[in-house]
Amino acid sequence: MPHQPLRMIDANLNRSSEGLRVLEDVARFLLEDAKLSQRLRTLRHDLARETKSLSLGLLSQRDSEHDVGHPYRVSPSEKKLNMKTTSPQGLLDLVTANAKRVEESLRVIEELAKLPEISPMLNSARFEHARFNLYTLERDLVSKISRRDKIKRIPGLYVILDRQFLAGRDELDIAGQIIEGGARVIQLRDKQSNKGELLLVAQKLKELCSQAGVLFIINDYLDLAMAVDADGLHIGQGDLPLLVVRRGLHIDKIVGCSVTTVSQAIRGQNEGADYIAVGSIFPTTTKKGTTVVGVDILKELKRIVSTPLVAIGGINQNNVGEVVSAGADAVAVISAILGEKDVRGAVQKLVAKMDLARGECQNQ
Ligand code: TZP
Ligand code: MG
Repeated sequence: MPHQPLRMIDANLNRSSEGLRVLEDVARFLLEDAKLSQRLRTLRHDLARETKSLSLGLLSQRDSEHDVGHPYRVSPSEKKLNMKTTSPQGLLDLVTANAKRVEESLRVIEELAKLPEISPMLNSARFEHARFNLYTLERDLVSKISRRDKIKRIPGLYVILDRQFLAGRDELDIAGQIIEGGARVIQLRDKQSNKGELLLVAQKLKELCSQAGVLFIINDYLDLAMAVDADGLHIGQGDLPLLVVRRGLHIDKIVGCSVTTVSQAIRGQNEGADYIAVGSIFPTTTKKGTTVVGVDILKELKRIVSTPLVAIGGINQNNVGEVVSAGADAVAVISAILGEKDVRGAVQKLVAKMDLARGECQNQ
């Protein structure tokens, strides 16, 4: 007769290490996130170390053939029902299901380790600690996956709806033209209006962008981004730090960060920026006191950072090709679009030039 608690521990250790391996491989191969996959690997190794001395004893109690829950003892109709309720619909489901599996099995081991005959061999608190560690990892994985879906939508034209530049023109009308022209991202920027006024504008823009599948980003203001449930927030070097805004935003929101140097870009990436905006690439009169960094920084950053690169500052129809060829994934503009009478036409032309330059890069 096998020792039932040891048999349960054996089954739950297998369950937890297999689930952890799924999560680790998702982090490593699908998300390509070295930090997350390292954290998961460390947890898996810690658990293996914790139970190493027990491994022979556990194997001796293994009796898979007589397990009443063994797959070949489950009836076909029951299997079908299980498939319907448990088959993952996508990466989020897969991660959640496996995280739950590991959390549950750690809880079982934690409880069994409190039994008088098991407690000398296993430390219950270690499994409790691992379970809490996994709760955080699950949140970080879900956050990464949901942000990744937004990050994929960044490459292309990123138009900054600067209300001071609009000088009273209707934001919704202009945003509609920007969307129709084919921009991928709209950012609301306003350095002067009060937040009450801005809130009403932001709410309408958010709705318009959501319907069109265009990302809607708020510049500077964390509270406004939270209030309108924007897709993300854009911050500069003088704004609230990335780690602070991340804590305020929902886990599926993206944060972009403006930089003028390589070291700022590396810091931004290390702190978890979802994209890096670099500039001013060329001289511009739209923003006072900018540093002109030139296109070559894009080539350098392309080799160093893995987040999408958004080039900004003085970019127009004449130089956009050069910027894309240098490595920009997206191009952020104000005057090249808002300064034109035919906003829709200007967006279409700029998008076409970006596509052309991208096509030429791929052919090289
Ligand atoms: N940040 C760096 S340059 C710049 C900002 C907001 C202004 C971009 O405007 P324009 O008209 O596209 O040069
Ligand atoms: Mg700012």
